[in-house]
Amino acid sequence: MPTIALVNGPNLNLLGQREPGMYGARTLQQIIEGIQQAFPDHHFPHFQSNHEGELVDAIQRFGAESKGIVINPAAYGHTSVALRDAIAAVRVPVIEVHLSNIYAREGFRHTSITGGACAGVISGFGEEGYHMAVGHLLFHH
Ligand code: CA2
Repeated sequence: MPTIALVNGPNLNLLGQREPGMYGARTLQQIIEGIQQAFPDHHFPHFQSNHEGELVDAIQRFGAESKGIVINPAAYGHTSVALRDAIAAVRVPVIEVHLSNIYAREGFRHTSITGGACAGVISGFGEEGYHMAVGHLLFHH
């Protein structure tokens, strides 16, 4: 069964509890269940962490085990050379997703360090962005 790994970065464990106007009202668990329901014939191992090194480990592990990776690096996308290097080192395609439109927000969010190492970046489409990324990896790669 084709496997697409889902990786989510810091504070995304708080989804659904605060800031629904910015990030939607659904929890991360609900978002993952929605992906599984939309693509029932595929397998979606998931990892969320607030710790940069754990995210590096997850990218390396999933890079060896899956057909592709969808990552929302959250704030680390704007800061982390380590995550970018991990993404660049894996052989499978990685797509970066942001729930909000990072270009419509503060200037420090306009740069994605990680995005340049990804096959593409989707920003501003909320939960649907994860579905767009998964669909692309499954059907266009
Ligand atoms: O829009 C996105 O998906 C972001 O990756 C979310 C990050 C932010 O730093 C990026 O610039 C854009 C923040 C995630 C924080 O998530 C929360 C969820 C609920 C309550 C508070 C924070």
